[in-house]
Amino acid sequence: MKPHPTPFLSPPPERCALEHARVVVLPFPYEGGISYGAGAAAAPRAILEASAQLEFYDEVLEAEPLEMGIATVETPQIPPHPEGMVHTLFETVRNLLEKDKFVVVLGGDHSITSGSVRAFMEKNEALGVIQLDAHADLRETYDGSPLSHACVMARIREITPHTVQLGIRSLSAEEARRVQQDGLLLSPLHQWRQGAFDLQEALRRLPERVFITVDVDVFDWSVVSSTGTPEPGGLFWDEALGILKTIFDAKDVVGFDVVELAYKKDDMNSPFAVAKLIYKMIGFKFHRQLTRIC
Ligand SMILES: [Mn+2]
Repeated sequence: MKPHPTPFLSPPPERCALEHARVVVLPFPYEGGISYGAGAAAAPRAILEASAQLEFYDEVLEAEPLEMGIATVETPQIPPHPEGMVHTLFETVRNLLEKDKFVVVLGGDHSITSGSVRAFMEKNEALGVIQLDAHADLRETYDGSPLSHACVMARIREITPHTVQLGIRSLSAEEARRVQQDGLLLSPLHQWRQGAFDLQEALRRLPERVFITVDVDVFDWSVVSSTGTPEPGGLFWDEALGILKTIFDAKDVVGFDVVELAYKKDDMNSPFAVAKLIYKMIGFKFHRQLTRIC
């Protein structure tokens, strides 16, 4: 696998060499069945470029998560058809997991996630998947395709029955019925804000190892405004970091992806917020192993 010309954080070469890095960032700019706004294919580049503006030092952890080594690899050749695309991502992630890397995938639209989950599932006996998203993504098909980004949690639930869905504030009657009938651990955001969803209890019901998929439309527009299918009333920055820290503290997070950022020329804030989110999440994962600086 070749190193990416614009590595995440733009670190000194020794900190992003693939052989020594514990973390590997994989840009996967696939944009298939977008249903509303376009721009997901340009998101990984925008995130990587914005990440060069981040400080290596995390003032909350009082350490540099970059200490773990964060390599960024070139995107593999992505077939245009969704089946081939999902398989390519599956094989690429599997390859990185064989090298014992902590894999972070940059989407792309949300349809990519079942490819990553399949690779993590193969590596782990049991796997939970935690989705942060405005949408339930539980439709069986959308626009005639079972591999649409609007169906990704339905596909993931065919791979593992252990899912938790957070931040949800848009779903169809069919999806709502499924949540009820199948007793899914899905937290509508209004219920979460009323304190009526017990995250700790939901996490206890998942296997120890979990994969997190963050659709950036989970955020309020003051944090991320450029996304394919925007919904008002999302999570604020500190609120989202609080939820993620709870998950990282309670579980063994084995990898994550961040999807559905839509690149827009005039919006510098959204890619920067997403780049910082990714670095925060890497910090949550490895903070116990970092050297405390001050
Ligand atoms: Mn969504």
